[in-house]
Amino acid sequence: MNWKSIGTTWLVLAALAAGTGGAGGVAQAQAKAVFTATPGHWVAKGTSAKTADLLVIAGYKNVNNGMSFNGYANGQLKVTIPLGWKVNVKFENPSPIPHSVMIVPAATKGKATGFTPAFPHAETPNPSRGYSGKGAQMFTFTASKAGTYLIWCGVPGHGIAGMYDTLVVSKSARAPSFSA
Ligand SMILES: [Cu+2]
Repeated sequence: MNWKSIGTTWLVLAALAAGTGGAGGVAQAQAKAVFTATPGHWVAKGTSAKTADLLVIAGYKNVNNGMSFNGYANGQLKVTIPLGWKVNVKFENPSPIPHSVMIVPAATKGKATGFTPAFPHAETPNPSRGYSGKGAQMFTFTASKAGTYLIWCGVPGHGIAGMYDTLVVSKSARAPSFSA
């Protein structure tokens, strides 16, 4: 190993330790290590500045026959994120029916298929197919434009059946919050 490669390794380790890593993979690893949102406390300040942790659980307490997130359907749960904050989303689906999460424009309401995320990377992998079972899926996006959006299941037919919550990106909010 020459000095140059030692230096590079040190920079990567320093970025991991300081929480300043720019790569999505680094951010996701950190969010898994210390995730501040918990069931019933769905969104919270993250461990880095201007970062929110948002937990989304499909079919929680089987509300709306499982077509729900965090125990709410039809947009009744409202999550507020300050404009410009980074959001780490952790998605769990312990039910046997595949589900997914996308952050989509409010105009998506009423559509059965053809969903596009409102922000880059604001979706779980392969959202039209979804996943079920153990573990969690994570993604991170930046709430870069104020407005009202939906936390939407991308499996065709689920959103239109009520499987969505509301997400507001707010210019005036100073901290993440939720209400129902
Ligand atoms: Cu679903």
